[in-house]
Parts: sequence; C-alpha cells; structure tokens
Amino acid sequence: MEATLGLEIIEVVEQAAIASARLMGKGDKNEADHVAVEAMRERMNKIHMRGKIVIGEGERDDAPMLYIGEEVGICTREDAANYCNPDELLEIDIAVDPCEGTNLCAYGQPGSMAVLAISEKGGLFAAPDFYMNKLAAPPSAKGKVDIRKSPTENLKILSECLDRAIDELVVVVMKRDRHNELIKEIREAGARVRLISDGDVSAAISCGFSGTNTHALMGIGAAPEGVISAAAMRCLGGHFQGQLVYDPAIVKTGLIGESKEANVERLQSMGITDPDKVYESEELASGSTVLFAACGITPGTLMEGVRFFHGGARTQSLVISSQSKTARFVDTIHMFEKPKYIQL
Ligand code: VTB
Repeated sequence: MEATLGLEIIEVVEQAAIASARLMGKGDKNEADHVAVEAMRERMNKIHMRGKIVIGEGERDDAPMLYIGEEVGICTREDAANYCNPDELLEIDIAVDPCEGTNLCAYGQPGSMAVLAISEKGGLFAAPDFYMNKLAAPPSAKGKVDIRKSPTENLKILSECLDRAIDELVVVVMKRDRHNELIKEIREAGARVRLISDGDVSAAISCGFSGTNTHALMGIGAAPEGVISAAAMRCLGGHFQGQLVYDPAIVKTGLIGESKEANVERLQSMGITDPDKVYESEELASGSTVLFAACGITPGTLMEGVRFFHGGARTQSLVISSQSKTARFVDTIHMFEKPKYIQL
C-alpha cells in the first residue's frame, strides 16, 4: 500500500494545504475549509484506488464533498473497468481533515494543517461526530500512562518514563471552559500547560517526537480528529487513548445532540454498545497497514507552513507509515508557472 499510495497521499495533503494557505489570515474559516476540501478531493480522485471516506466533512446532507461514505479514486468511476483490474483492486478507507484548525488558518495562527489517514477497508474506526477525551504521550510512556488514572498520577508516571522532573513537562490542553479543572490539576501537580485555541491533532502527534517540547495532550476534542491522531500515534508507537464524550453537559460547544440518552441511542444504532469504552490507538486505527500524511498550512511544531514565492510555493509534509516504520518529512517546491527563481 505504501509503495502505491505513499507519494500520492503527500500530494493530496500538499494540494489541500496550498489551497487553504491562499486564504490564510483572511478571516473566513469556511472558505479556507471549502477550498481545502475541493483540492483534496480533486487530487484524491486521480489516485488508482477504490477509496471510501469514513471520517470526513460530515454526513451526506451536511457536506457536499468528502462526506462520510463518499467514494473516491479512479476505481470508483463508472468506467472503472477500463482502468482497474478487479483482482488487484486497492480498497481503502480514508479519514480526512482537509483544514484541521480552520480558525488557526483563518486568523493566521500557527498549527493548522491538511491531514489524512488511510488503511485497508475496515482499518479505521468510523468515529461518530461526537467528542473524545484524549490522552497522548511519548512512546516511552505507552501503556504506562492511562486515561483512567488522574492527571496527577499520569504526570508522575510520565516524569519517570521521560526521566525528568514534573515541572519539566509540558502538557497541551485546549483552552475551553470544560478544561478549567483539568488545567488547575495539571498546574497543581507541578507541570506546565500550553493552552491552544484549536488543533489538537498536531498537539497529539507532537508527543510522538522528542524535541517538540510537548509531553502530553490531555482533554476533550473532537472524536474524528482523535482517530486521525491515533493513526499517527499507532505508527509512531506513541501512546494514544480516547474515550467518547456524549454528555452535552460536559461539552457545551459543537453539535453533540441535545440529550445524553438520545446520544447513547445514536451510538448504539452505530454498533457502539459500550459508550464509555476506552479505545487504544490500535483499536482506533486497527488496520494491518496504516498511513498518515499531513502538510502544514501555517507553521507549527512539526512542520513549516506553506510559503509562496513568484510562480510557486514550498511546503513541508510529514508521512508516517506502519508498513515501513518510517516518519518522513518531505520538503517540496511546487512550480505553478515559469518561476523567476526557485527559492531554496
Ligand atoms: C476540536 C479539536 C480540533 O476544533 O474539534 C475543536 O479536536 C473544536 O472544539 O483540533 P470545540 O467544539 O470545543 O470548539 C479543533 O481545534 C480544530 O478543528
């Protein structure tokens, strides 16, 4: 899968990032998202595969493109028989977030990126559009920290695993009222908190790399983004756990549904019988092969943002593979027209 799709998915996230970056700082998050969706979909439809969106822009009625269930790729065309050999059909599931951190992009803030994860059919958890309590930590803490433990306990474990004092740890938390208690506890335990307004995928993945000064992500973000983070962390061997949040009293933003009971029913109708289950990264991204790709829109902890120059642009992407066990940073110069120069 990596040999066939590795380069293609880099181009998919690059195209989405370039499209969004043109609208960086323009204050219109919907448009920044819209152009990323279009660019991502257009490039995806040139790939020799039969792909299905399992995490996307929403249910069909809400989202005209890259909606959940949409089929993408050359082998989904009506005339696919002319191009695709049914015996060698590459059937894959895809989770996308064409502009993760739309607000960040719209206001020119760091940390927005175009991102996707793919796996063979059935290899990614089709998370409902709910919230998820998340715990991400570096590989050395994998399986040792636990979302069922208190933040204080987890920070002690983390400090042992990373062989550093608690006050040398940085925990990323999204700045939301729902996290006031969590933030207080982390600070009281002695660790430092980096509050972010958006973009918990980038924060989760940063825990997988040393040198990012990010040692844990704690708190509640969106569930679909949790699956994408889990896919990357599964490939990196980092720690990622997620637990669905379905109680509107806990999360007061977003589209979570009016009542806890109705939400539980919705989960049950999707086959989720235990709504309180703690999911490990290997369950959220369970496929035998998992690939993850991201391209920076605005500069972030892991990647540069898109930089335009006369006639072209330069991007930085990250592609992670469970197959080759690699994390590749890809630096690309895109030549749109005859550039006056190619900027190094
Ligand atoms: C979360 C987080 C994302 O938006 O979805 C957040 O996972 C929205 O949270 O990374 P609220 O509904 O509480 O505002 C992001 O930050 C960006 O898409």
